[in-house]
Amino acid sequence: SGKRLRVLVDMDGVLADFEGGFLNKYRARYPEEPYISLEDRRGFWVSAQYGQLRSDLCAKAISIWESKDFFIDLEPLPGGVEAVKEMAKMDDTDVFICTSPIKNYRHCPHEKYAWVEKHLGYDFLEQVILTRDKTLVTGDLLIDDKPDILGVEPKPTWEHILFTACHNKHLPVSSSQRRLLSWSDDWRAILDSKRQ
Ligand code: UMP
Repeated sequence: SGKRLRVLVDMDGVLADFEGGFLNKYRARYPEEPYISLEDRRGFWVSAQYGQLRSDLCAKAISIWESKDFFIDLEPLPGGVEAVKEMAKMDDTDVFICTSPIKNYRHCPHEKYAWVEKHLGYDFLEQVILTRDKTLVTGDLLIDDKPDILGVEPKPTWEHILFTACHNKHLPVSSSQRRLLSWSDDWRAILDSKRQ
């Protein structure tokens, strides 16, 4: 029998519907302003694409996720909560939620914990890792929708599995990068591939 498997699961865009929640609240708050449909989203940074649309829309986009109740109100993405709960029950498997808070800390870190308690339960708060540098966290797998996960550690221990999202689905997957298309995709096989 080998060692335990450690899986790091991102929150925004993987467990919580950041893009859908953003678009709904942006359109409600700025009904007269142009917006980018999820079909037209390109690039990880929502603020950058809105800034390209019109320079003042960058700050308007940021105002949405800096607002109270933005993060707690995010809907779970289909199958994510169920998958994480199942993973956590598997033999020899440790699951952590690894998420980067925004630097405006008024609401975000609090609401990220509250979201985990609401959807995964109080005991799952033990599994939360808030960090702006995921390369410092050791693990076997990191399931994340951000294409480039960089930090001070040049050789992170985890293999990054790119979780498909509206902003990354058109990117060619480099030969070395594996994808999880959704939580309906075979995440169990990806975990098994890393077991000793
Ligand atoms: N975020 C921004 N700007 C954007 C898009 C997202 O600051 O244009 C924030 C939301 C999340 C964080 O708090 O970045 C991304 O965290 P991870 O999904 O990488 O954990």
